[in-house]
Amino acid sequence: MISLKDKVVFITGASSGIGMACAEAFAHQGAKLILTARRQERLEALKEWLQSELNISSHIALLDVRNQIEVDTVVNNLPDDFRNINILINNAGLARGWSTLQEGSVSDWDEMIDTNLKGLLYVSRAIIPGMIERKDGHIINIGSIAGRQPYPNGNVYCATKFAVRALNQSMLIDLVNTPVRVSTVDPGLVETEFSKVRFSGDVEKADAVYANMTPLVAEDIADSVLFCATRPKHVNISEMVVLPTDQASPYHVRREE
Ligand code: NDP
Ligand code: 8X3
Repeated sequence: MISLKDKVVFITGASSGIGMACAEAFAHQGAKLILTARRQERLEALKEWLQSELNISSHIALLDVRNQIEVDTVVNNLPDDFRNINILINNAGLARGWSTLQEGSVSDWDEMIDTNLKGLLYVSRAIIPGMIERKDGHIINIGSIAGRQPYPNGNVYCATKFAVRALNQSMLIDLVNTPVRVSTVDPGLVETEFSKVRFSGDVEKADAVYANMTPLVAEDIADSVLFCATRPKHVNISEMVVLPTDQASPYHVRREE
């Protein structure tokens, strides 16, 4: 197991769910965190908490990953002691809407493609060259089982996560002549704000996704990300699928009667 003490970890989507849980898990290992997302108050509260509870210093940056100029500006203006990024957690992402393709909303599609696919590309493009130069780095993408098997009404969200898996494989190939590692962690059902976002704040619909079963929690995925990051240098966990025990596939979920 390698130590994460003083490693610089850049997290997208650190204001909620899996990204926030990763921040906490990596902070417990002594990592230095760059926390990014669009919601400033959440990032500030997290930074304060990490400092007061764990004595961990972090840098926060407001970032909409859909904006390539903003991405480059954030990456190129990091404080000196956060400049050499060791680990990138490409986590920011969302599902928006629930309908067949023929009835889909083009603006929902754009939001998902711009965030989950183009955003991940912009951030990776900005950070990977420095990792290659320093001969050290690890990119951990948060994919999904939706990127392995499409499900009804998931069309474009699933397509973006299929794309994340394709990019994970491409990054592996493109970086094989470097020491930079590439992993994807692909969760099944995790109870976060994900479904509230998907159903635009409809709590009843969101709660129904996790009804009468035990979903994963964000900390379970943070634990898996941490596992990938702490393997010895010659070991790369290229893909990890993490499901609740109550789930076998997007179609098979055990629910209590
Ligand atoms: P949450 O909704 O709880 O968190 C999503 C995070 O992404 C938030 O911090 C949000 O921050 C950030 N985000 C969204 N859009 C943008 C943007 N344009 N720019 C920057 N940050 C953005 O959901 P999860 O924690 O569950 O989701 C995290 C990842 O996990 C996503 O990629 C999702 O697809 C994936 N996933 C989730 C599963 C689940 O069941 N929950 C299962 C499989 C994968 P803010 O709004 O402040 O910008
Ligand atoms: C999120 C998991 O099954 O709701 O990617 O699509 S699922």
